[in-house]
Amino acid sequence: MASLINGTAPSTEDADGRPAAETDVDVVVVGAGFAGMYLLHLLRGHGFSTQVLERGAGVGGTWYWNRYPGARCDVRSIDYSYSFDPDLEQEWEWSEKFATQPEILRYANHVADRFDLRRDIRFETGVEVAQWDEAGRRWRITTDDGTEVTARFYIMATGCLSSSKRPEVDGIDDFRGDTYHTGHWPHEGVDFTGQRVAVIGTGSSGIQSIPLIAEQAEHLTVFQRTPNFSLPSRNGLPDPDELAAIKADYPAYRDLARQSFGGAPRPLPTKGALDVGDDERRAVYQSAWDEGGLGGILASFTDLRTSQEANDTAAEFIREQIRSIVDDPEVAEILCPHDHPFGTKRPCLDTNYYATYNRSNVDLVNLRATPLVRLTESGIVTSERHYEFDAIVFATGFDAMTGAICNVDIRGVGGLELRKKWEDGPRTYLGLMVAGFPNLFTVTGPGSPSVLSNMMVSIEQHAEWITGCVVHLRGEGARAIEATVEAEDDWVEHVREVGDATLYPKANSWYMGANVPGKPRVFLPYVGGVGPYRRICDEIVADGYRGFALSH
Ligand code: N01
Repeated sequence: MASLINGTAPSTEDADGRPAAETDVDVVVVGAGFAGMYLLHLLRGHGFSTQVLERGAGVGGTWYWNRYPGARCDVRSIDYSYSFDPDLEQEWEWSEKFATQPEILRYANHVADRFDLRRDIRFETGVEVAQWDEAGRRWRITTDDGTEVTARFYIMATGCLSSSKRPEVDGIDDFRGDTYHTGHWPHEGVDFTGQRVAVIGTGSSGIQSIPLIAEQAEHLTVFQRTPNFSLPSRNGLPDPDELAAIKADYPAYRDLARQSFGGAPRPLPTKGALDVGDDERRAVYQSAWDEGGLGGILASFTDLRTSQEANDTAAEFIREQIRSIVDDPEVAEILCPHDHPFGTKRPCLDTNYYATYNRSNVDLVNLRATPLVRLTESGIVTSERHYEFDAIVFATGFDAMTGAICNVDIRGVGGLELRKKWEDGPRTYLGLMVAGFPNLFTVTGPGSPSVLSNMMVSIEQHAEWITGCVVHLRGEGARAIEATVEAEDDWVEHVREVGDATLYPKANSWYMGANVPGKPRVFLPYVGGVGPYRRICDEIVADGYRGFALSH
């Protein structure tokens, strides 16, 4: 792709058939997940020479890495799919309501083929340093193979949950059996047949994998620190009539998603949980539980995110379901969450999770009562006893939202380190740009709806906004854009204020950075809603990129 900014040469291949490293391009994008892929497609379409740097050997981002048993999307596939190409959305058929990781990865590869993306992606290439060159008004990006690429624009499309973390526990490397992290699952799969297996962690990854590991392993022991609310997916075949109706007018359906609160079309509730009688409230929860899916209960009343008393009614309804599914009342009680309001930690979506504890080959260890002490050569020690295992699965999550960005040593104007700037919590304007870091964009960054939304909708919105921005700069003959400190301060305050009006800050969640020791306690995403956020972004553009400074 010849650059319309620099006049660089078209991309070519090296001796191994990999794209040869262009050393100077208009745009470097880090990450070939759904965000990086769409950005590449858009930017190339506008004539920008673009190079995507991807540490994996293939496209797909989170769906490339998270291959644990049971991994599947907790947003319906009809919603969790690209909307930018009418032919693509018509031709692709999802085989289940909630697609599995292999199917979503097939979709990512299909998109890469269909739009010929791979020729501008350098796989197995990590980024270590990115430094703003003030004189040249360009980013200098150093990769882990020692090459340097320069680019006018630098986009971190590194995902919100891509920097995995192991548990902080003594002796973690002492264990002689096999260890796995759900976020880095072996590509060839794992056969647990005949093994004694431990799973540490009961977030979404643990809750999806536990039922399948239990079916295969000789014995499974689950180590739970904090119980989570999990809702049944009621997965199955997509409803053909519904699918046909959506496909008959996909643009209208997509538009509803873009204007919605969470990025999927769903009617907004009109009543508070405390405004209705017990019977009506219960019927609403029961119907959402029976229907399955994540959005139902949380979106059933207006006040579940803001009123503890209202939230308690939903939380108690779910605890009742857990008690009715799990045969052993003591085990059921350990599985009942009491320490955070429903929805303030990301609820999980499962198939047979709670029923798995009725199996004779599954045990649950309550780490609140008997804390983890250390790993040994042969197993795990809690304050109560030593457990022996053949394999241990860490389902212990991620350094969310800021981890992957801060893994790169990013330095802006005057050598300002992003890690230092974000020491007390991330500061962004719209979750898109950072004052002091011209021409650096973050996709679904902290301060945007991102993880509180259907990521596909938020990714497309950010990719389109960023592309629109660089097209605008080219039209203006501007070489750089930067968020002003004032606009950033106001946005950070707005994000905090909106977050504080909800129950979210009450939970020790990864939304709050609470799962990473030493991470500042800040509510990371923007809870104002996908539709309202999009309108704010659009108004800022219409107002001449209000809050941004352009320079020539
Ligand atoms: O990670 P998590 P995850 N000792 O952080 C426990 C998305 N996702 O990978 O709560 C003992 O939620 C920790 O305990 P606690 C989704 O957005 C989506 O499961 O900190 N336990 C917790 O139980 C999700 O929210 C899908 O007390 C320790 C667990 O490990 C996000 O990714 C599927 C520990 C970590 O849970 C992250 O989910 C999968 C320790 N030292 C994931 N450290 C979809 O369906 C941690 N834990 C799309």
